Amino acid sequence: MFARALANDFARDVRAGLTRTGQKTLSCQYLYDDIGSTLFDAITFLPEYGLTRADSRLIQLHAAGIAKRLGTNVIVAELGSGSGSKTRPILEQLRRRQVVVYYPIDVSRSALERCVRELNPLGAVFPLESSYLAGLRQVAERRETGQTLLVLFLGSTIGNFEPEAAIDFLLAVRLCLLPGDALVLGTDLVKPTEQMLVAYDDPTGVTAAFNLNILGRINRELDADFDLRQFEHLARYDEQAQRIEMHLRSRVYQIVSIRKADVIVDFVPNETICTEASHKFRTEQVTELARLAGFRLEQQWIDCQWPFAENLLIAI
Ligand code: AVI
Repeated sequence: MFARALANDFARDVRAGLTRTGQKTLSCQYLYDDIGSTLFDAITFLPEYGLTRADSRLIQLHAAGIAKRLGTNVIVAELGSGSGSKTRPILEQLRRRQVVVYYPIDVSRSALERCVRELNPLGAVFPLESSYLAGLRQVAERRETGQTLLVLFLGSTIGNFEPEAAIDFLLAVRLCLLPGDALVLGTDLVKPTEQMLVAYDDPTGVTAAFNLNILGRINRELDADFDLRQFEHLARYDEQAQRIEMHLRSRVYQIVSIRKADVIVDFVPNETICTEASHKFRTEQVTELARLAGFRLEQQWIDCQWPFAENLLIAI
């Protein structure tokens, strides 16, 4: 039933995105089927994509400082935990002073299973296979008086939201919290354009494969006939919007039929589908984002190798 509803959402969103006037789009959430998630994991190892390593370094370096600020009765929830590998240093620090309770929230069951296997020895791990906000609401319902809730939203996933949606999302997170609760928010920073472009268009072609796979997924799940070789991966930087965009560019005039979405779409040569926007931040923009969402920025740590900020926000 659940899977069926999801498949219908997928068909509906694909049809809407590919038939809208102007720029054709596909929502970046659909990049992550099993193949897409595996390719994204590979991206995080690329020398050109320093984001994930910067995030991990900062957590490793400042886990003790984060834990110290929050007292001795902390429960942890992580939005989009994946296998929870970045989170380990925080749980290790908390374990020195209290019993660890950790709620990883993710839509991927296999990632959550890995997370439980790897982090269970550190404390009680309660996986929630859910969307971010639905999972966080469950955590908020289960919390006990006197506990401080620490929410982790790492990896600069906030950058994949449109700016207004990012504020709305953080406001919704804030509504699940009490004053004094904390949010650790990872934000990738603006850096030289060449460095950003190659991070999203690596010479090995892993990001290209990650991007093209969304068409493969539509073929597999929605009975479509995209010829993947007739599209090419493209990354461009929009300076005004401070974002890297990923596109798939049609090499030729072509017609594609997507049977389970009940639609036929045509592409002219060089027409693109926008599949992802990855917004980059300036440090002061994070302060403002925090304020608009009902938080104060308590501390901001910046990586010394890859411009990336880890931000400790306190709910006010
Ligand atoms: C998950 N997200 C933060 C990644 C990003 O950098 O925007 C997704 C990604 N797309 C291409 N490479 C990585």
